[in-house]
Amino acid sequence: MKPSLTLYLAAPRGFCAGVDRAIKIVEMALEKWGAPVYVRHEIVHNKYVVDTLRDKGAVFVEELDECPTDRPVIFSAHGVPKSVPAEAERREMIYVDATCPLVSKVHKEAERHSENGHQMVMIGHAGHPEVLGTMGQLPEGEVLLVETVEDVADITPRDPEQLAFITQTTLSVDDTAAIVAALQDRFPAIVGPAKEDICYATTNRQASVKAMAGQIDALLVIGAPNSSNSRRLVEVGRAAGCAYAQLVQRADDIDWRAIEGAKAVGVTAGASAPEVLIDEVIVAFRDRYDLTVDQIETAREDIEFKVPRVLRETA
Ligand code: 2E6
Ligand code: F3S
Repeated sequence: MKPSLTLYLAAPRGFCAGVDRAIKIVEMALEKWGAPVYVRHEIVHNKYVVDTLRDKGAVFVEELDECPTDRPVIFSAHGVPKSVPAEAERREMIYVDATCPLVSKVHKEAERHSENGHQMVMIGHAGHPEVLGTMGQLPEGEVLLVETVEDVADITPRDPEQLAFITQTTLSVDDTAAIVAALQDRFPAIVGPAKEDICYATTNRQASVKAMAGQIDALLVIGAPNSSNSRRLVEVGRAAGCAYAQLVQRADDIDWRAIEGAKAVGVTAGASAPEVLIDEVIVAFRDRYDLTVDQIETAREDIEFKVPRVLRETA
């Protein structure tokens, strides 16, 4: 006899509108121009998605100089520094920008503040492609990066009266609130968005993890190790009281011994994880348990982003 277990699926989970659009852009570019189409950086941080697109003819590279000039190139959903499209233009390449519109919005905010004479503080994770892209909207030295509350004490702005802040879109809502409070405390004149620039998908996925945390013995987050929003879901789960919260790329990664004895397990997925991987996890649980599947829904999402016109025209 199999032990009984309830699997609680978080909703919303998985693909957001920006990821959906970015993947469509690669697929439509392959239809329009044929293979190979080059993609600068993983289009979204998910191995399954990248492998599937590679099978269809996408070639993933890290830098533009790895692309030939006679093939189209797509910039990933995380955004690129201004120097990248500028270089593509200089090399007379065809390029399509798959930057999520909510990341582009932050790019514009940074430019607007800078035009108004404000030096920028960005809250985000050093080295993450979105952070490199957003900081790269302005000349070097114009954006000061803070990763933690402690970092706030260490920055030396040119003029504390002329400061503005922006954030990465995939941060922990609670950790970011504490950093914003520390910035406002040290620099009372700092200006910025009403709260932060964390996107709806990140916010909603964190809220659904918090809502299920009290009912589960363990949490599995389907997502990649380089996916910021997915990693934040693990942290949110732990902070909300889940003794065991683990990131898994797919069913094979599940450590079954670690969840032995659990009666209720929560499953969610980062914004770049496709639903097939969630289905795969459910099947793996069904193989081992007498399973009940339930959903904990805390929001509904109906946001869609249009693909760029150059691809809509062919479609
Ligand atoms: C672009 C911007 C934000 O690591 P991160 O969470 O940023 O990226 P992905 O690809 O895991 O998630 C989607 C995404 C794209 N989020
Ligand atoms: Fe965009 Fe947020 Fe998704 S910034 S790509 S909607 S995780």
